Amino acid sequence: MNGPRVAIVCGGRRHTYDDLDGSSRQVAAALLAGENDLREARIAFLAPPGFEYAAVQRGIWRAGGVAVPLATSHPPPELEYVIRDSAASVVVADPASTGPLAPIARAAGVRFAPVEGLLTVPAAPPDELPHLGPSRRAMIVYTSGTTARPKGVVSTHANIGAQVASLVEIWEWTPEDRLLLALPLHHLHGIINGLGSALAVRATCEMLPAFDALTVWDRFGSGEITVFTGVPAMYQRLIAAWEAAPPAARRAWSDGARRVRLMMSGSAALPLQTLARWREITGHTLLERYGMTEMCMALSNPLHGERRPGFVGTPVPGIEVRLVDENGRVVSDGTPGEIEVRGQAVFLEYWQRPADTHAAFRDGWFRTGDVAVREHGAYRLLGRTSVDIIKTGGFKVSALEIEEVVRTHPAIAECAIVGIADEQWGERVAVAVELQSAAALSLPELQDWAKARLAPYKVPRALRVVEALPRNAVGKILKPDVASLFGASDNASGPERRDLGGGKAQIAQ
Ligand code: MCA
Ligand code: AMP
Repeated sequence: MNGPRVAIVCGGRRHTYDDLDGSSRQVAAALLAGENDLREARIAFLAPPGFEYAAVQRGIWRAGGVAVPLATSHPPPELEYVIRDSAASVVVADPASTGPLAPIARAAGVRFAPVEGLLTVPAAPPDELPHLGPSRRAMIVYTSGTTARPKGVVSTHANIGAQVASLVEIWEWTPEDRLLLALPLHHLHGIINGLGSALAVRATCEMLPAFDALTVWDRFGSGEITVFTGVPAMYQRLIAAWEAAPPAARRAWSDGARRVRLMMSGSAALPLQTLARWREITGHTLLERYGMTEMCMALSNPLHGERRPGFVGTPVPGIEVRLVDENGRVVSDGTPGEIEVRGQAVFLEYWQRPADTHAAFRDGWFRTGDVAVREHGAYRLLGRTSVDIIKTGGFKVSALEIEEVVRTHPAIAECAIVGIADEQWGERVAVAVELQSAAALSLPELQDWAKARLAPYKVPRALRVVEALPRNAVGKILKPDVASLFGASDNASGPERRDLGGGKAQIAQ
């Protein structure tokens, strides 16, 4: 039975679970347009965090479609890539995104559907909404990796159900919870750990259109929030805002924050300094956990009990975790190994990339590319097996993908992208370039050019122009040597950072 319980609060408006049910039915009817099942058609949609986002996501699922969330921060070429790669049959957009999206949809020959049309124009309700078997595809989230272009991670309804059920259990979500959600909604941290978990238990999800430290503090100060989850870069900004505030505000904010029952950090390594400072300010030892788009959460510190600084805890329910050496042999405690996972939460496939999907699994175990060690029963992350994956602001970006774009700059002959340790962002994207003869290039020039082509977090933040990139005897670019071109002025890493970036992590042979 749907009651008057509030599902979503956004922009000063409250939307009940009845509203969500009615609007998602309306969206489903409009998308179905007289058919009885979308049969896993991909529906790409772009809406800022808010009620419309949730209604469209649910409406797609109720109509039997596959939800493909687009990123509000992405420039047109990135949006177009996702729309084309997913072979979307409909592109849904909120009014603010119609400008960039309508021409892309037109050029790709895809139906364009403004959100307000889906929500308001009466559509004949289908006699019956389709039956959603658990093995049906539900969502494609694009993730950067060791391939040049982002891959679509396909999750089924069963995968999503298992992910949500596991988090509801370990973090003890209840209908009385009120989540403050300040994460983007094109990644699982926001989609599953945030929105999906809150809605699964009929709790209230308060959504901010974008992260803003003062607004978050103000909401903590209200004493109404019970759950918050963010990336380390957000906690760093919150700490900076608290330190800049007058004493009365600090007191009110800290008092409110103490009343939050659960505060979590993830998506990137939480620096020990940040953990300690946050504890001083709020009394909370942040609950750090480890996950990935391909399975959502895999490891978590406990809700009750000791949260060990620098550790990401133990496997979440429904996920098996093992550490293996380069030959796939399980390593013993204390020996670093690559994390492999299996379980119902693990994704189905990379969209239309059977070879990549095949390569990502070993005997049914998903190979994460992250390296960890198990000590006294808990896991500690050490780094990644690939130097070409960079984590910046909690976003995973591929050096290969950025190189492919940057290489098309008219002044650039060759380039190499690396991640350099950074106190604020975890890692920052840096580029070393060989220029075309007689060409010149400054960082601001490169950034202006790149912003039109790449998401803001992929735009290089440091530049070195070199005569020749460091290479080995067979001409391969040596990424560690490239990283060392960037000195202290580019690298703001403090001494206490848990540095998971930069070099390749070693695992047992
Ligand atoms: C933005 N800026 C940056 C970066 N991002 N500079 C360097 N590196 C970056 N990565 C610059 C902008 O260009 C701008 O500079 C200034 O910082 C402020 O930009 P703004 O857009 O305001 O930044 P922001 O939007 O406030 O971004 C900070 C953020 C964001 C809110 C912490 O990074 C964020 O939302 N991160 C969350 C990522 C996430 O959800 N990851 C989940 C994926 P200028 O003013 O000079 O232009 S991982 C996942 O889902 C798995 C399952 C998991 O484990 O969780
Ligand atoms: P994504 O593919 O965007 O979902 O990013 C997943 C990656 O984020 C993982 O493979 C890890 O490298 C990283 N990650 C997630 N949680 C943590 C954490 N608590 N500490 C360090 N890295 C993390």
